[in-house]
Amino acid sequence: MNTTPPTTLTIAGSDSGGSAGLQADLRTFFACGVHGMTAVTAVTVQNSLGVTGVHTIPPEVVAAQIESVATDIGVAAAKTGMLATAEIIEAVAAACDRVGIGRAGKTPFVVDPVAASMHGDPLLHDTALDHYRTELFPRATLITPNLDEIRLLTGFEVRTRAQQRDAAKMLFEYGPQWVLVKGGHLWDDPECLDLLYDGTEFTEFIGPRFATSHTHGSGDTLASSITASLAKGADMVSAVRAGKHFIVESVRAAYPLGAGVGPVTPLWRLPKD
Ligand code: PXL
Repeated sequence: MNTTPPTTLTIAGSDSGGSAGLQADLRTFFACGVHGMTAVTAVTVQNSLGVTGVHTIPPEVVAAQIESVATDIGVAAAKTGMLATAEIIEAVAAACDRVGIGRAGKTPFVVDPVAASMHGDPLLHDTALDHYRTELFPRATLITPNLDEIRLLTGFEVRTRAQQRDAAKMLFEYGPQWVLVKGGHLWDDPECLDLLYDGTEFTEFIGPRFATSHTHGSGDTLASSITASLAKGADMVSAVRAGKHFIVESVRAAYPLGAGVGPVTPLWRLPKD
């Protein structure tokens, strides 16, 4: 009998173009050697040029997916991606509490506060931002906002590495155990600094900035690879270090797709033929 790999769950939306969302999460889980499961929150109509439609899943169906897999299969670590509405966020928070996902339970919980696609298409109702702050951040083991999401969540515009530290402190006040302030959107910085904070110590993860515009799904891929490491039992600093390596190589391997923006990819992990 083969042994069961660590089990991971993404609570996220579908990208029909296969670049971001749960498609990026599942292929990252696979490439990281863990079993991937999904609680689908929304179906986006999307290609490399942008999102032209969003159909949300009823909140009770999102919750039922989480409870179904958690009670039978078990979840070693979970993450969130696109959650779309305040009602879905409420249902996710309640379902996670019931099955022990999040700080109050045993299961590490990575919250990637997805608010918009990289084309600027909204993936979250405006009224739902407050629900991230009040419902999900206090339950999160780790939150992984980018600088645009930080501006929406705190009103604070990060323009320097020093301000990444200020933002991490502000976000920590919302109650997550760890904050990762991603510096990919600090466009003037010749490198990408991701800053991890636990309320006491900062740990810096610095990587190259690539010239490519094909970075669709990069946030999802980073959060998923961190989730996979946590599922394998890694401590947070090791998980983020592994995630940073994983996303750097996945951006290096990014390819063009359609007439617009292409995806980052874990294909570099596979044999060439
Ligand atoms: O990368 C964030 C993201 C998450 N989920 C879905 C998306 C995107 C970005 O396009 O489409 C479904």
